[in-house]
Amino acid sequence: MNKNLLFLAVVVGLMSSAMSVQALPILLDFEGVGNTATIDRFYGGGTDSQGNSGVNYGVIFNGDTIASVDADAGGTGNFANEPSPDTTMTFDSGLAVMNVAGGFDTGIAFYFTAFRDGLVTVYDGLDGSGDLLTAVALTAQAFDGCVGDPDGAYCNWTLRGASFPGVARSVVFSGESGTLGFDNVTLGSATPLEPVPAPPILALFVLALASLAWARSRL
Ligand SMILES: [Ca+2]
Ligand SMILES: [Ca+2]
Repeated sequence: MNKNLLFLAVVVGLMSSAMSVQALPILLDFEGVGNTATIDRFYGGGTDSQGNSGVNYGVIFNGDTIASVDADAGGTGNFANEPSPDTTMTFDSGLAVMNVAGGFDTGIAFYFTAFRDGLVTVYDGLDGSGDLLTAVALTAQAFDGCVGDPDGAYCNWTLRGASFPGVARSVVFSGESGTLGFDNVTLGSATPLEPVPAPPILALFVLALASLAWARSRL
């Protein structure tokens, strides 16, 4: 292959990878969304209502879907033990709608905390239209005396996952306003993707292992 053809092949390869749909599954941990911000296009190539932006997964939330940062981390959230500190998702009307125009298949998984019962439904059309693909009922469970980091009434988080046929394009989170929280929403799998540990935590882990090795060598 001559140099021009090789160059062309590399350019086409780069373009196709940049244009390809984000590989599934994906994880929405809501870290980086502003406290009380509406999430909007934070994961959709734009920003939340406070100007923050995340990875563009083509996921857009409606205006009633807000982020909440743990009060222990400087926000206003009344929760503890959240699956990925310190930010979670909630809504301040009767429901939150998440649109994924590019679609996702296989399944969905998420953690929730709830003072009142709720419901998560997945549809093959946008904005909760089209066919219902799956429904996950959520049982109230928050205030039972559990403790956390160091404060927060919403301290129980439960993992739920569901498989479904076809291609989903919207998810509706519903229940009484302000009584439900969500975190680590995985799209494209009924089992959750776990967040990659942050480098400082990895460094601490390596340091701990090194310390252990040193201590063992001293015995
Ligand atoms: Ca807390
Ligand atoms: Ca989180």
